[in-house]
Amino acid sequence: MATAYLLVGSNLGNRTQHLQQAQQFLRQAIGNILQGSSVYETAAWGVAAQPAYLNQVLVVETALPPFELLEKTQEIEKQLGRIRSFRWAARTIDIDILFYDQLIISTQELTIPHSRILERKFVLQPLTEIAPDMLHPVWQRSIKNLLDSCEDNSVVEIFGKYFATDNKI
Ligand code: A4P
Ligand code: MG
Repeated sequence: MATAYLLVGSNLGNRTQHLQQAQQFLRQAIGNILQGSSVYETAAWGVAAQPAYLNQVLVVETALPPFELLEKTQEIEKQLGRIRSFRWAARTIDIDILFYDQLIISTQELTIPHSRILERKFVLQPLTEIAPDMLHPVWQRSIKNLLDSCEDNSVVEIFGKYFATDNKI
């Protein structure tokens, strides 16, 4: 079994419902959800004039190898009605693989750890809530340390703490 850290995000339609549905699909297709951060409301990063996102980090226990995990997360995005238009376009749901154990993969189709973690407070803030001392396998620095030196100063605020996970009902 591997432990994967996923970032889910939505900035279109009923955002909370999309996050909840994503959790259900992830449980069915990928494995138990061991832990979840609070849900954060975050200013859209990378493109101006887009609605704010809800983002949450989920820790999932999975028997799937990394490329199959990617395939499944992309299927879930499709099932939840994601239409790919342009890069960083608003979306009903986005699921990014942040970490997969301490694995390092660098291909065009899949890069783990996710290549933009260091520049994004909307990733580092929820990650710090649940895994402050975890080491980034490439940089060998803790998540908390990466957040402290992150220069992103966009708005990232707690939105709600209502997500039950498999171990914490
Ligand atoms: N891919 C490579 N590595 C990974 C990985 N670790 N996890 C490839 C997931 N996918 C990975 O992604 C493009 C391709 O990346 C995939 O086909 C996969 O093979 P995509 O989801 O089709 O396109 P995208 O999401 O529009 O582009 P990209 O570059 O992945 O963007 P990000 O990094 O996902 O960022 N602002 C806030 N506040 N919150 C957000 O959640 N998200 C984005 C999207 C932009 N701004 C945001 C947020
Ligand atoms: Mg993506």
